[in-house]
Amino acid sequence: MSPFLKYCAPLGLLLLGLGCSDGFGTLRVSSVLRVNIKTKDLGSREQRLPISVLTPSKFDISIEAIDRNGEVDTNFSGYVRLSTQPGTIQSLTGAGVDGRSVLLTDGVADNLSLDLIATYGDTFVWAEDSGYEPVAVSDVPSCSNGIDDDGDGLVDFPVDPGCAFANDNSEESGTFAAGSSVPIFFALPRIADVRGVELGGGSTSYPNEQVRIDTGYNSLTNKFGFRTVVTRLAQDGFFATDLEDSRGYSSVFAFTFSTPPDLQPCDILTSLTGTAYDFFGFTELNFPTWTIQRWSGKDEDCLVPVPQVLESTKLASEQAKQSLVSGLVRVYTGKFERRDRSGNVVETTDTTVSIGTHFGPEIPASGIPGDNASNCDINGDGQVDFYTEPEKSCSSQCEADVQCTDWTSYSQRSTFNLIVTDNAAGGAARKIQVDGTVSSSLRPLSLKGKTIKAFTGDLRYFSGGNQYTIVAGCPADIVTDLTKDVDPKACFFRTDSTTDDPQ
Ligand SMILES: [Ca+2]
Ligand SMILES: [Ca+2]
Ligand SMILES: [Ca+2]
Ligand SMILES: [Ca+2]
Repeated sequence: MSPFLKYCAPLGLLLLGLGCSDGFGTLRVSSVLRVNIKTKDLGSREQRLPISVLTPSKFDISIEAIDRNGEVDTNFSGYVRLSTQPGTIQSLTGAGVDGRSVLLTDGVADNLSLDLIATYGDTFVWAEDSGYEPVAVSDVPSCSNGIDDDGDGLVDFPVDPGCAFANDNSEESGTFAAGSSVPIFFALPRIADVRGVELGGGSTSYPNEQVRIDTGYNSLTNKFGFRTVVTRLAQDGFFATDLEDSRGYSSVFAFTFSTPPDLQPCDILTSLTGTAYDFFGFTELNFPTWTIQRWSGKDEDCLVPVPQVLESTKLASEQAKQSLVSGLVRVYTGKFERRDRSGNVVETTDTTVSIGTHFGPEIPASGIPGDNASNCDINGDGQVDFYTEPEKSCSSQCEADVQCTDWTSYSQRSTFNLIVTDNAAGGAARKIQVDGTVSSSLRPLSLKGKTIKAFTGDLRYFSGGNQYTIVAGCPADIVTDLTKDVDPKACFFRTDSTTDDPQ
């Protein structure tokens, strides 16, 4: 095959109409497709339609092939395939429908009903004539008959590129006629939607999709309906919280490889876009882009919420913890009244935070962790074998023991456990893993058995290990001295050189 023929088809695609003769399929684009949405309410930029990953949005549609004169091309008869961008076609029903394809007869398919789910933003419904003619497998489709029906030297699905599926009854590629609907204006997802709140919040509703998040800022009116604030910077990204979503799951991590430049807690996001991705159960935005309204520097203008204090009820609840992932959390010794911005007390907790005594480099006697003995790497190969005795039962003993910090985790990652005890009579005690590596002066082992004042940070989740970890953002997040209290402005510093003012 000559190079010309090889590149003929793609070139023909670009210059619709030029067409291309035999040798690499046949292009005979003579019409475009038009998707008519007959349902009246398509939303608008000002009044967007609600989004859902569970409840479909229903539209009555028709599809027409339009010729060069703008008339219905009555010579067009064949299947066209529908798709939506973004989102998913949950169902397509009506005469001539097969899956997501529909047969146009004399250039028209009418009275179709289309159900879309997981759409968001400006959505288009596409139709394309890709030469797919679905038939029952019992009819021995051309793409499954062992014969080179169109004489291009390629036989059947998936070898012949003209075969869309095995049940395609045409080895040809269709006319490539295509076209879309006018835009349907759906709402943008809020952080909780991206976190998958509708499906329980365990994973994103938009895996590997690029999403533009509704941060509350309306660029048409230059007004905020609600606000989304940068709460923390990290070595590899930043955290943001939607301040007014009562559904929970309202914080997310944006992964930027290194600390993002010229950004600071208290900045308000006016836009936020990224590719939603679940990294071991931790939903993050990859390749994020954003715009901000910079924080004025005045305390009263900083909207970073007071961290949620974790007590035993929250620590015992998988759902409560998941809901708080990527948000600011705190464990605290004493009575703590969390107030809203109007000064109203929204939550009162009374707890004690301490470091367990079963924490140290020695191998536990009889495999049961004890004082200075929480090292379950019994054979000394550098890791704990969770599947083979005796390390298996040693590590599960440590896991169940509120006083125990797995020594191997501590020695490798500097993470350790804090015990949170409710101060009410008979109060329960739970432990939570923390990461204080940001503080070079912290000596967790020397605090063994002691009570500390507070530990604040962002709550991270990792399905592959000790699942929840509070990661301190700056040394001031860790208050070990019981006579001191938390600094409400801990970690509020900008990453540019001019105003860098750690703590
Ligand atoms: Ca064939
Ligand atoms: Ca063929
Ligand atoms: Ca085909
Ligand atoms: Ca081992």
